[in-house]
Amino acid sequence: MDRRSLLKAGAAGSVALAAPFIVTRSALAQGKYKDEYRLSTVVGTAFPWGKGAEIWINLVRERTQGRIKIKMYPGVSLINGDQTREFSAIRQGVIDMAVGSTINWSPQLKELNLFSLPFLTRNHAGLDALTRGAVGKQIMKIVEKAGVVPLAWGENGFREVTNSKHEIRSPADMKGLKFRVVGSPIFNDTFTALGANPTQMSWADAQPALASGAVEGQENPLHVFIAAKLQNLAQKFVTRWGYVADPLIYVVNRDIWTSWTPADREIVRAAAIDAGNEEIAIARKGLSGGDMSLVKDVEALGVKVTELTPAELLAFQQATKPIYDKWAKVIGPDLVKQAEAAVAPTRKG
Ligand code: X2X
Repeated sequence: MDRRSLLKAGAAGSVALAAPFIVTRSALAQGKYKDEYRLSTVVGTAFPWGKGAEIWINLVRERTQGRIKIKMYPGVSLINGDQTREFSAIRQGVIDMAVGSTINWSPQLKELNLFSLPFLTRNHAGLDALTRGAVGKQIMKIVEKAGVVPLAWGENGFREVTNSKHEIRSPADMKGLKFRVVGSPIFNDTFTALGANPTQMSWADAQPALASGAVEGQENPLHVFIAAKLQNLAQKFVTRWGYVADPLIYVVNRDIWTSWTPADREIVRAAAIDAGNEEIAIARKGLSGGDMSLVKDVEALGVKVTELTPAELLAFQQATKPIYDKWAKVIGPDLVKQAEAAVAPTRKG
């Protein structure tokens, strides 16, 4: 073949390659529904997060009279457990729908690191001031601009630090301890600033690593501690520092969204909002409104739960301030300022 015919063959090849894409598109024309949609989460229905996804799935099935059927894939199994690839997979259509953590999507959407700024807010009122206010709306716009349709907020919870070795009351107590951290580099920075030895790994890999002692600690909300039975993975010490909130977002792939009738879109949106509100209440159960029974539940497992004095807390805040400042620039100083102003009235003492 000479060069010209090679080029022609190449062009024909690319048309052939494009064809399946066109078929997929037309299959997604408005009103053409899939038999079943695939919804991704990291954890299953033993956790508030997975329950929140299940509530959404059931509401959508009931309210659409079964027109939209959804199957849940916990363990981010559609992408082999690699939770930091979840957002790209939703965008590409490997995943149709998700209830996802802002942490796992922040490698693609740098603004989502906002919620991982250490000690931005330590209470539910502060988190609500963010997600329910102008900051939340802006974050939703950013998700939408990135090509995914965001519908509602949920919540994994405030993340507490745990370990197998000893009580943590100061950054000095973290020195040299090996921690599993989640997928955004801000967590590496934060734990390094505290003198610890962080390793980034997926939730699936974290559990065997804790069991074998390859890592000695981790950070996750107390509901995750209980559902995942972290006391059986050598986690005997919990410090309730509440250093970052971990909101969830209910989303749909854009092509799937446009394939639904406007009426069905509104059903799915309203169901996400209802499910998200119900999920947030579940995530806060035993951790709010004068009912702190979840802390007692963790203690009942033989785990020492430490509360910090304001002075002790301040030491963690000061040690991580350079990381806060560094990441505020990455996230966008205007958005961070807006967030600080939103949480300011909710700061206690
Ligand atoms: O991996 C984690 O620690 C988890 C389950 O909390 C998230 O997906 C952010």
